[in-house]
Amino acid sequence: MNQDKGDIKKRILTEATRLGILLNPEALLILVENYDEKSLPTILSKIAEEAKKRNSVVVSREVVTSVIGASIRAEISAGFHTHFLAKDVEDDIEILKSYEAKQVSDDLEARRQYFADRYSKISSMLRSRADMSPYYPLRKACSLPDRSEGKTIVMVYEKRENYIVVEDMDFSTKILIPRDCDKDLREKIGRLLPDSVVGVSFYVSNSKLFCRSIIFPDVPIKKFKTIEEDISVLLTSDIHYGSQKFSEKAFLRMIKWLRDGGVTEKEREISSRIKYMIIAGDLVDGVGIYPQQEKELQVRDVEKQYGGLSNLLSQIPEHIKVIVIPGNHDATLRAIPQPPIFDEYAEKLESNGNVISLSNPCMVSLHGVKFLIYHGTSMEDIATFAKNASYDRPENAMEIMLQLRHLAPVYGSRTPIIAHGRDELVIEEVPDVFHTGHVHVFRNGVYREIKLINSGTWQERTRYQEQLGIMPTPNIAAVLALKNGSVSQIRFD
Ligand code: D5M
Ligand code: FE
Ligand code: ZN
Repeated sequence: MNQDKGDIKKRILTEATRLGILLNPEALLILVENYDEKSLPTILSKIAEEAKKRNSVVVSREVVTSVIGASIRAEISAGFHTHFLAKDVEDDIEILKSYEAKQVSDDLEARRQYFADRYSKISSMLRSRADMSPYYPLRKACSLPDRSEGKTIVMVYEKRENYIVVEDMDFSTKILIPRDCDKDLREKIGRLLPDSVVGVSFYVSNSKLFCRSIIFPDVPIKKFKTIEEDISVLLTSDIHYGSQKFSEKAFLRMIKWLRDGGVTEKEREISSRIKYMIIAGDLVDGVGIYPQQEKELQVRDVEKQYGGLSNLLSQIPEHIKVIVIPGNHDATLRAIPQPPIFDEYAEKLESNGNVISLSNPCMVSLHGVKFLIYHGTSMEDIATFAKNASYDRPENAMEIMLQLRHLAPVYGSRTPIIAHGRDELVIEEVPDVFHTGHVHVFRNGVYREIKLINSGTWQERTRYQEQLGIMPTPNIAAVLALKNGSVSQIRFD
């Protein structure tokens, strides 16, 4: 620490000498205490200007504080914004969907119902489309005479180079992919996932079904919903509290930023408009989540992990409502939909008064803007089965989920799914914002006016991730302005 401060002092003094100013000890101390690498050159050149105006080469404490202004004074005293703009706007949170734990058994009939529910929900989305006619159930389609054409709705069983094996609730068959098929069809087949439900436009030749095109259930095109109030939402995930690689310093910098907004006027304004924060899972690192994890843990007790995180979150200004959902490292059931973090741990977080704990996934409306919040475990399966999805391009996987209207289509691979009764993972209601995490890579994009945000992580690269070849982008938060839908990335390292 002393070493660090020594270095910072040297850096400030070198820069000051370059500008021809002398800092008195008190002035130097303030600059050291409020050091920020990025803003230092601007601040010092303003100080030099001010000193020149005052006809003095020696810079006093007064000059420094007058330049850095209200933010430093506030920081020296309480470290708080003098006025939070977001406080002037009333809360407006509506929980549209959050799942509780359900009784499950290994009952085959319940599993059949699950896939029937998936098929029925997605096929009714498809049936409502004008381009789905003339429609034939699969059995009927297979009995049509040569040169007939039509549409059918199938669940993909298997995808091969030259054909797909498909089924509906009554029948199963192969649909051949013509050798001369166009780019659009190739591309769509690349995106198809096992167990997804899609429409197929087919023709019959030699008593066989051939695929002309694939029709994704997809999301309709609509405008992004903006609101009157000038408030923002900070989106983040994958804190991994308790891991040796958790970057506490960067996370604290973010919390400090929420409290005082940093040095520039613009930053202070952005920070003071934040009214909500969403954390999309992997709040703590957990215990026993992957092989030999204990070697990489700083805190080896789950209760202490949630306790420690709760202490950090308690420093977030009270008017900011924090919505949390679990990820695969959190203390709740593993299969999705995951019910909220177990009460005994969630209570620690909720003792802060401004924390709301929900399920993974869940759907929340903030001032009428709908957020679909999902940790994103299934992105691993999507990266395996879809051509254009990979761990470092999560926004492509998110786009595929929206096109297939399902958060975790692939069953029986890496993502544990509760395949019992109703399928809660079908994207029935179209969101305005789709927020995920899990792959530890910050990316944002837009699909049909839906904001896609994968919010990165606060964990540096672990040895396990090195082995897997995963390159995380830690310490970045996304801020979404609800007034105009703009998304900014804010770095805290
Ligand atoms: O996931 C962090 C990253 O590590 C994310 O990109 C997924 C990847 N990951 C996690 N577990 C596995 C396994 N078993 N195989 C391949 N890739 C994996 P997190 O949930 O934070 O551990
Ligand atoms: Fe994670
Ligand atoms: Zn995860």
